Amino acid sequence: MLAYSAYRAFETPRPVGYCITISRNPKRTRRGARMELAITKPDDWHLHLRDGDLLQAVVSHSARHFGRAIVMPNLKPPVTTTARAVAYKEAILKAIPTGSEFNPLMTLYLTDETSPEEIKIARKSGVVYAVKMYPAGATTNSQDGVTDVFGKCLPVLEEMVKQEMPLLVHGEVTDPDVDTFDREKVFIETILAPLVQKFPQLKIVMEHITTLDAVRFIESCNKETVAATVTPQHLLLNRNSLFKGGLQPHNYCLPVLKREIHRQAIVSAVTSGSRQYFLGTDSAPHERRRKECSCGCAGIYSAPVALSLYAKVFEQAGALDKLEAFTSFNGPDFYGLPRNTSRMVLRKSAWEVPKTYTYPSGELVPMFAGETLEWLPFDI
Ligand code: OTD
Ligand code: ZN
Ligand code: ZN
Repeated sequence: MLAYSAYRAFETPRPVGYCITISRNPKRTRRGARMELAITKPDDWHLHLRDGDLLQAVVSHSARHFGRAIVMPNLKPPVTTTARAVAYKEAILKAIPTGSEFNPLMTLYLTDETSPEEIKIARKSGVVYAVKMYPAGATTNSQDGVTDVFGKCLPVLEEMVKQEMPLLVHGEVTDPDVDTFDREKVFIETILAPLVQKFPQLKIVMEHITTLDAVRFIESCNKETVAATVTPQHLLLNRNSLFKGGLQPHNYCLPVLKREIHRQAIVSAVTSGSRQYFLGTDSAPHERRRKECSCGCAGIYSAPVALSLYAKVFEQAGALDKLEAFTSFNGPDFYGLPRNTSRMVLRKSAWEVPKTYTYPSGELVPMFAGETLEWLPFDI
């Protein structure tokens, strides 16, 4: 019931203002006319759907506007086996609204103990599309992650090359002596660059990049084998957003927001049209009380607003013509999957983001809660 009401809340956003004429080509739209962009249905290549009533509360927000999503495995306990991934997929399919064709693409959580055999099983299942590496302790529920990739995971990585199974990485070191804001850069230098060198054929996605260093690294790599996802928050916010008028827990995520120069570098990279970048919201909902407390969880709930926000970024950069490749082509092309065939529309029409979404265990505060956004997505 409540999942349905959360769904409705986004389905019928409150319009603000109005427009008149419709044009598919933003460049040709006359002043005062309404712009509409028809694009191939996007996919979300990095998504946290959770389980239980939180899954019920959030899944419709993704299912409505995305054809597929790479579903992160950091549950409690983590999704470490294909059997668990299959069960989790079934739970997701049960939770999506009737009639939705949303297809969750499952991932395995890499540990020091993952066996090469498990990779073979995963590939055969047709359910698992990638393996996620969390350095142990890097983010939410990552305590079972990898402690020493070069010492413990080489046979698994070799099998992944054979099975053409992509590796998705949370690219931060966890050494408490390394400054939080430098953890991505140090990860690239000490782990990712050597990993790419050792396994040049392994497909690697550096998830949720946040720095100029990451952009430079991605662009130095082979386009066929190394790519990156980018979140709306790292494109729109810099670290000042964490402290604007007081501590802002709903802007806290990992990797943490960085300086403005890094944000600008990521915007330039993504809007350049390079096929190495694709949409990955990293939407990571936590119940409000777990964000607004003395030791708040990391994670931004962006699923209901993500498409509007990506459109805003591309519009601001004068690159709306490059939006569709980022949202709908580069991801499936990299993963070797077909592009979606259905389409959707983004209409330039102001709408208000709900302040909260209520569900049985509490409330979720979405990114840009209560603010007005300009691009309204809907199905055609
Ligand atoms: N970052 N929160 C979470 C995951 C991500 O690193 C991530 O992928 C989460 O809550 O699962 C976050 O801040
Ligand atoms: Zn991560
Ligand atoms: Zn994530």
